[in-house]
Amino acid sequence: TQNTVEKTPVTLLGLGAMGTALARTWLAAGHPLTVWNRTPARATALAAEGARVADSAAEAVTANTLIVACLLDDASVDEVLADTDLADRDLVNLTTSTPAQARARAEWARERGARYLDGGIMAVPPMIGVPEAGGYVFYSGSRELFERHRETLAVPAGTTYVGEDAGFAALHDVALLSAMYGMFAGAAHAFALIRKEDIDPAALAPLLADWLVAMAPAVYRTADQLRSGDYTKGVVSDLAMQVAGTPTFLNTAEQQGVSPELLSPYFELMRRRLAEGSGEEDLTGVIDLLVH
Ligand code: FVH
Repeated sequence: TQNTVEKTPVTLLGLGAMGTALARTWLAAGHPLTVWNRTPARATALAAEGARVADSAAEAVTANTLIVACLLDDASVDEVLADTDLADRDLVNLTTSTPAQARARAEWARERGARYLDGGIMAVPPMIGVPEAGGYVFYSGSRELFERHRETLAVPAGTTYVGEDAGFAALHDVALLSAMYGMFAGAAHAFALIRKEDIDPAALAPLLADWLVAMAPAVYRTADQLRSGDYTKGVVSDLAMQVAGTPTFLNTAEQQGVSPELLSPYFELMRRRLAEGSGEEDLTGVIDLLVH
């Protein structure tokens, strides 16, 4: 149809769980789609849905200007693109990588005559193509490339451009996911505390979720303190008070037969900061202890 002709054609390399989810949204939105996957069987269903299946990565890269890679890791990107001609191609790499890998990949692409945009996906496959799920992708690298393909890239998930430095998307991705693991660690400790009691985990879950949501805006105060350099600014519960409370948490863990190993490292940093004479500060000073 005419609508299909107007949409930017996309080549997608990698049809894992995420690649397949991405592919379906572009097909549903009418983008001509060429796909390639190392294991060809993973392309069968998409072919039936309208995707063109290339016989090789090289052929897939030849098919269109916009090339999206969604592979396992940086090493697999290396392997897949090794024998392709990227001259005058727009390479958008949605493969999770470190900032250093993303920067090296941008340079690698530039040497091969390609424009480069790196992406960090803040979504799991079921969130792709479901705007109300709130998933989005961090992009960094060529702003011009981002603007050129903004509409196409917005089909699977929201887009958030974070700068010309190709490593910034990966850095934002890892920063947010690291915070998520901290939250999971805290929740794991909380569930462990009630594990042997007559408390339904399903009853704790909403209390836990609501509490974490209520506490989350504290990150704005942290950011404000980091920017101003004044770690006492707007402090609600100072470090001295919080360190004084740590034995309660450790003793409760012991009484409940729960290892403190998820909690102790953070408490240790709080104590170190207090020992430096920062009792009137917020918890923000812990950040400086982490940065070498
Ligand atoms: N799935 C998720 O929840 C997360 C959400 C956040 C973003 N990640 C990242 O997305 C990248 C792809 O993840 P995925 O979920 O699609 O991963 P898999 O289902 O395991 O598929 C991996 C694809 O990579 C291909 N592949 C792996 N190694 C090679 C290689 N050496 N040469 C060629 N292709 C390779 C694999 O091919 P095959 O096994 O089917 O032949 C899949 O297409 C990833 O960076 C996540 O961190 C997902």
